[in-house]
Amino acid sequence: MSHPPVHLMHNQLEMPEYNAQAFFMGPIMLDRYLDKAVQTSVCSADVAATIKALAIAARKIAGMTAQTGLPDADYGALVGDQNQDGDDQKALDVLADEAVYTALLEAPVAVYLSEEKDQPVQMPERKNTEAGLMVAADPLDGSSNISTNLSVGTIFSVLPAPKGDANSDCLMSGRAQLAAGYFIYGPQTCLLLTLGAGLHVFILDGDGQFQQSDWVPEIPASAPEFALNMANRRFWSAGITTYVDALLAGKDGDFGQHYNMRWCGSLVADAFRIFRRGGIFLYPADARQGYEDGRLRLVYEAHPIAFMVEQAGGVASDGNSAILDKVAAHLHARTPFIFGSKDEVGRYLDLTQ
Ligand code: FDP
Repeated sequence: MSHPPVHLMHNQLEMPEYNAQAFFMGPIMLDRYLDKAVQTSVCSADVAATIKALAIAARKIAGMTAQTGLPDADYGALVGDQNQDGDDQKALDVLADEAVYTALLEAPVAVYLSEEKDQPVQMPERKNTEAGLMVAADPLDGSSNISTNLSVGTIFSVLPAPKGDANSDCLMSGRAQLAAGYFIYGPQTCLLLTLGAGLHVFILDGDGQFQQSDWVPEIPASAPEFALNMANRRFWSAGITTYVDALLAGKDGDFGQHYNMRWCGSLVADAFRIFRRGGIFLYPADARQGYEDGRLRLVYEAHPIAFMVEQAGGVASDGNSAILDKVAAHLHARTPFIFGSKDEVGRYLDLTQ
């Protein structure tokens, strides 16, 4: 299957002066895209301001992941040696968390849920006296891949702020998301963003601007490619083994075609490929201790990616229910996560339910 290259719409130098009529005819920077989304009631001004703040954090994180030098054995864990106080410099994922938190101080966000923090973080009152929003984020997803120079990313959800106590009221259905997306730090730094009106892509250019790409992801209904950690086979249920055996059987199997396999082991990279050319991603539950609900976290990973997947025409399921219909039992709850092309996920459900 061939695809158009991901490229910027226009050179930034050719950008016309902003006016509402010309907005969708010229090259579109993220800020202007968001301003237009507010004008056309696609999202609120608060949601737009929050995504702009997240983009500031992402620029910093892109710089941190790119500029720290060649990896050594513990590069994924520590950056440099000790600081002047004798403390170890922090792991990149902690630095990424700090970058997100600092950026959100300037946004109308009351509560920050971070994969790096045990509890909800109540934002101090600054611009946030009337803050109506909550952000959930995995500041540096795929961080075990840093030392091998593979793509990592910042995944986020924008939600309404909890009405009462943040600790008890922060767990919401995935359908409550007002916006979701992720920044991926790879050969290109990109933002994949949904405001609930399709999925759109922005690429960080050399001037530090996120410019809209002319690629609008639409996941094809079927594509013969699967992403799964095959090393866990001996821990799967019989249904999952039957399904994977049917994939591996190729033309002779139930699905009558050869399937290719890809596994980056970095959710943002594997999801990017599915947005690009379809297929199916699976991280099911298995029999290992601690994997009874799979590996991926509902609030920080599955909810935002499921929102993006549905907006791109795909399906996201835990094997029984739509991911977006689920409410986490606790902040760091995990979920089996299966998503991608509609027909591929359908085949999985047919054989496992
Ligand atoms: P990581 O631990 O590197 O942060 O979020 C967890 C995650 O990566 C996903 O990005 C990735 O899909 C998954 O773990 C990989 O898990 P396995 O190592 O079990 O394959």
